[in-house]
Amino acid sequence: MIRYLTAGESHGKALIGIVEGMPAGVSLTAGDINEHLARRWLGYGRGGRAKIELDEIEILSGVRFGKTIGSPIALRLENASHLKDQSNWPNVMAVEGDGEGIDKVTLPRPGHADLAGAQKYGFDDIRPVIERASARETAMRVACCTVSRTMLRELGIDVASHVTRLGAVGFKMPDSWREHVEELIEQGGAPAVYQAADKSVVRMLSTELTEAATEHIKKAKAAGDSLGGAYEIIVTGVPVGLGSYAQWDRRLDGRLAQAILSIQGQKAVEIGEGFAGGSTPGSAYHDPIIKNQGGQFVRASNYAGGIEGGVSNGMPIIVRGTMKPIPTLIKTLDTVDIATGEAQPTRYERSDVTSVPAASTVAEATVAWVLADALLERFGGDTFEQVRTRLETVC
Ligand code: EPS
Repeated sequence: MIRYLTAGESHGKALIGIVEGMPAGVSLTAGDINEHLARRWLGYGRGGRAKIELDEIEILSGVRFGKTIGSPIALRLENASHLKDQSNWPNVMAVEGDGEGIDKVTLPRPGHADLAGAQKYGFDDIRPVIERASARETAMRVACCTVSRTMLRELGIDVASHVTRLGAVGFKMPDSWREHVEELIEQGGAPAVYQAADKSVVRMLSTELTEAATEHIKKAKAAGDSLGGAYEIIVTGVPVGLGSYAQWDRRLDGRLAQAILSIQGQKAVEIGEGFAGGSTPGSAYHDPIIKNQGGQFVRASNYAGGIEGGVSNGMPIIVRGTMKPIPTLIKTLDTVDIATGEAQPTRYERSDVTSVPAASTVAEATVAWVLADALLERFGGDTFEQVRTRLETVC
């Protein structure tokens, strides 16, 4: 129904995005996108690059007087580093010239796309792989997906996230944060959850864990190491019936899993209490069906994470992701020089110690995109008003 493409390299001039298929009449301003671009830079543990980038979106087409017009929406994001960082990355991604005087990168980092990418595209210099595989791309991803997020927002569907683990520091069980999250939703909907998480330097909903995680990151930094972690995405206001069991590629859970795993560095995904489902008997696992006071079917619990048979069931959607530690670290790892074939230690370029808080905000955006796509499949129209009317008629 809707699609987006991104282009651009980490130390190139700019990132470009094209969003296609949005109905006409969705409110959209640069401010809406910039709010979430700024949130993507939250998080203790980012490296020097965080001080360089401004990340202010330029909307080039597809929006008139603050509303989408049904035409492709073109977005541009300057890489401030391109101008401000020439001493570190002098013209490494120059479009013209023969690359004379530019050192080749020949030591692939274990855990990164470096080696597989160079082998795949036949490069003797890993630089082009590093540049496009970089999580810098997620800035444009957030921008593109925020277009769909603002539409969801207008329809009463809200997306939030919070970090549940940073390396060795984390909540023991989902039960230990569930009550707090539900309280926040009660007070201010899903936005209250992400706003509360944004107040923590690691986006965790616990002062104690925030302090412990910050210390953990400091120690990892001092030891020249990097850290992964985990996060939870919560979506409220989702109507029944998004996605379908009728065909494998229409299943909402499969589509959400793909959206999470498509984010750089993500290695695992869980819908609701997915992992616990492997060790809990059915009688304790499946969410009992009840009718609420308004006569609607609801569930007494939400282990299914709001999706059964690949279809949304009207309960909040819960998706959890796990990110591996960043593969660029000061501590060396064993590798082989692709130019000489000799065993070598890896070499360090500037990096983050962890970017799990950032990944959690990117995951919010990609989840919003999948839900908007599934929503337009069911209730789509050429105009936002048609979408709203169809949604209100069915729900
Ligand atoms: C990244 C390495 C770092 C990160 C970057 C992703 O950049 P640099 O190599 O310039 O220090 O800061 O993330 C971003 C620039 C961003 O916008 O998130 C990597 O290798 O993936």
